Amino acid sequence: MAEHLPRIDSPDDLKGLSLEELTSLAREIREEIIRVVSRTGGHLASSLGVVDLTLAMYSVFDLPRDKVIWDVGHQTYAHKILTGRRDSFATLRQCGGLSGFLKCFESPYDFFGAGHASTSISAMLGLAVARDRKGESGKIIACIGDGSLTGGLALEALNQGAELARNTLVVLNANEMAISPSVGELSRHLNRLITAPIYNRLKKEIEQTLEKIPSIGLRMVDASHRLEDALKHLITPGGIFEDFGYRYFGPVDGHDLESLLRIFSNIKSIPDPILLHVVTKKGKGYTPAEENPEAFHGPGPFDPRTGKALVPARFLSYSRVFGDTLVHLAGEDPRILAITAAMASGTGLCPFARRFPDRFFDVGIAEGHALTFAAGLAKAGMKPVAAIYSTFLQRGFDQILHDICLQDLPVVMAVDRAGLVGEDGPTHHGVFDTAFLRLIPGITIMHPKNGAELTGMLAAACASSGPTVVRYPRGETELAEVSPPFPEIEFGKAEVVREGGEGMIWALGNMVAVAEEAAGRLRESGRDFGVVNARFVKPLDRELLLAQAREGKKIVTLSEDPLAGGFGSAVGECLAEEGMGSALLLRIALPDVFIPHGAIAELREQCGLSPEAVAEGIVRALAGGGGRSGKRTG
Ligand SMILES: Cc1ncc(C[n+]2csc(CCOP(=O)(O)OP(=O)(O)O)c2C)c(N)n1
Repeated sequence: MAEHLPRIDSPDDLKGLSLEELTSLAREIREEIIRVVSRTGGHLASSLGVVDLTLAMYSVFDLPRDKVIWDVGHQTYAHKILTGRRDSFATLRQCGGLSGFLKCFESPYDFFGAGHASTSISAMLGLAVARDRKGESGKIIACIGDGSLTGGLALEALNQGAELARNTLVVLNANEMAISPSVGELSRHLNRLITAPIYNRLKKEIEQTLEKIPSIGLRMVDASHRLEDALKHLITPGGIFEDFGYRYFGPVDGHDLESLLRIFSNIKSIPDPILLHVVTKKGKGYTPAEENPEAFHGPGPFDPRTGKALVPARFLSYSRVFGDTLVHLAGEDPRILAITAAMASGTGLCPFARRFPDRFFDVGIAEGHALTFAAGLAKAGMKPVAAIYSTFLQRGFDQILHDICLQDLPVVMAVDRAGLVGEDGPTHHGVFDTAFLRLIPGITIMHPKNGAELTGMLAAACASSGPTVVRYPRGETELAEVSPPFPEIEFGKAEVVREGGEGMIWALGNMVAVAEEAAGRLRESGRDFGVVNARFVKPLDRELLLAQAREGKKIVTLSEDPLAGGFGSAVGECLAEEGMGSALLLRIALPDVFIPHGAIAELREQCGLSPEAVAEGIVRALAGGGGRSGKRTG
């Protein structure tokens, strides 16, 4: 039974708690996180890792005057519990419940929304400059993981220098992990800072120097800065944070509440830009997560006693089908190389990495770099396959346009998690890529209706001489294993799944199954609609589309992407160009709003993309109710 937690409604309630009370509170918070996440699924290991850090920061600083900006936002469950959302925490990630990330509309303590990595230092600088211009006070704190620090955006923000960063604090939460172990030179640099023996010997002395700072007056502070600077350069030559203009403190044990409280209290009154290096353990306090932080980065529901998944997978996921197919294809073609931006397990590339370690590249959280790196490889005759979630591909638009497509390079972009992703919500839904990619000249965009078709599309993409996107959704396929031969996919050709005399539903990818069910329902009520598996967003199968339209068939498009600019727009543009406009066409897709979080089935229902809603939408449109669908939601 929680003793302290029921009394914490805001960070103010932490003030004055003893070390023992805070220690018990940390345990109670961890228990609550494990209890809830074992039911809802969510970002467990990262959130458990920062419980002590969050408690110490929120005890010392004065929120909301002081502002903490969490990077990514996936580690903020303790933050949510401590900032007035304790009672609603059990609704985490469910429709209408708390978001699993930071959402400025959810709480005034979610100072800056997040879901994508590496934004916190830029936002911190912006908020700090605005604070100063408005003559306000308060420290602006960015809390960023070592994984997110590998993102270019974070480095661009550091590179701006610390002149703008008055009264700011960057808390670097180093746990040697992104989702997989952190990669790259920065990560090695951090390890050197932690392990350098000469540093450890002098660390105590530095801490003692720091402890004196608040009480010794400005003159002495200056002197101690000089002393400390001298020490730092002595013991961490080239410590890059100092070179960027931030005073580097640490490393400090991120689970030692007493040290954390002391250091934050000391830092609180120092107006200089500071970077505090905190070392934590991902999954801290829950043995299965500590032992396997990668599996517990974002688990589904699990048995809290054993850590075992409650819903074991029956079939291969799309990601796994992609990864296993690529292993087969790479066995045949030595030019095939695989690239991930810190998402090896999520994108199904671990088998590839094990089989072809020297043909596998994890570039860190660096989607833009991944794509231009791929362009370089392709320019020199390789066949790079960059696997990136749709939502994170948004970071790479110019690289796709300028570096890949403008040079017509044969890069394969495997766009995972395309469509609604469910509980991760609006920061993660992969719904925008069709709209922002299809305007690029020369690009090919495919979307399979199932796992088998994915294998064929990937083989076709790897054989293509131009830039090719294969997008596929989150979730399970119909396949239990991947084995060649893979089905032939003819470029630019759609598949008629079922004929219909009255009209045809042109469905994209996972919407083909929905279209088939909707067509079945329509048939029961005497309406004869067929189904086309569009396969290609670009090039569209204009020939088939125009032939059906000329026969006078109604054309319905069905896709889990935006009405504004998505697949339905492509079909509409084609019909309009041929003078066969709106009278024929009904577009069913996502409305022009950010779709919230929740189970995919519920979200589809809300957006008018369930089979029932699709059938109803078509009947309504036939009765004269307009040429587009997609309910407002939010
Ligand atoms: C731009 C972007 N790319 C990829 C991701 C997926 N992602 C979520 S958390 C994470 C790892 C973050 O590592 P770190 O910052 O060290 O935090 P930790 O989970 O280790 O606490 C990644 C790659 C993302 N959120 N944003």
